[in-house]
Amino acid sequence: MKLYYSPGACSIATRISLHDAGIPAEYEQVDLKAKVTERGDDYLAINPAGAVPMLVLDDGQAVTENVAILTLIAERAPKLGIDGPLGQIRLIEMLSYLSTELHAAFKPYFHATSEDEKEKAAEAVGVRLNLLASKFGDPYLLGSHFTVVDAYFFAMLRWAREFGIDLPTPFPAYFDRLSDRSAVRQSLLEEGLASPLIAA
Ligand SMILES: N[C@@H](CCC(=O)N[C@@H](CS)C(=O)NCC(=O)O)C(=O)O
Repeated sequence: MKLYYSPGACSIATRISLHDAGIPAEYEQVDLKAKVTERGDDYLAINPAGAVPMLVLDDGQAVTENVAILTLIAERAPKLGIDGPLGQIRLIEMLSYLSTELHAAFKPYFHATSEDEKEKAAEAVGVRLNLLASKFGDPYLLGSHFTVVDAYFFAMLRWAREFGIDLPTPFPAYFDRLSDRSAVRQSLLEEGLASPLIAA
């Protein structure tokens, strides 16, 4: 497998999940502004959407979209998914919420042209974090064990910290717990990111 990623981007959720699952992979960095990979390849020729993550499977098939990639990893490493009749549905339900609601609410932070837009984004992120706090499974987002959902949420909690957005209870302690996980530490190190525990 090969993951196209950018340091600190949402693609870190895939890296964390692959490490947690013990699935070996190659990693190639993408310059998202220039749309060029670290090998000098035109990323738009590889992925016309120009976004990370993109996961290329061992048979050469490429999978894009966080929801699809993380579902695939949970399918291959069931410990990162949810059991039971509605298990996969619950996983996709939360991945979709994170993608279409929370991740989307952060976009102005990356593209905003005015402080007003950023303030509105902070409010939108806050509303969604509060909703997630009210549904928190304890000790992980969906309940008793770490899933790909936590890996995706970690990427966004990290952004919230970076952008100075307050995390509602129980997320500060949950974030510290996730940060201490070996797959998370390894992923941060590999992407050249400072420990969030030190940065916090
Ligand atoms: N719909 C995609 C969006 C992924 C996405 O927004 N990736 C960001 C990094 S977190 C990106 O690559 N942005 C650069 C761009 O879209 O040009 C998904 O959910 O996987």
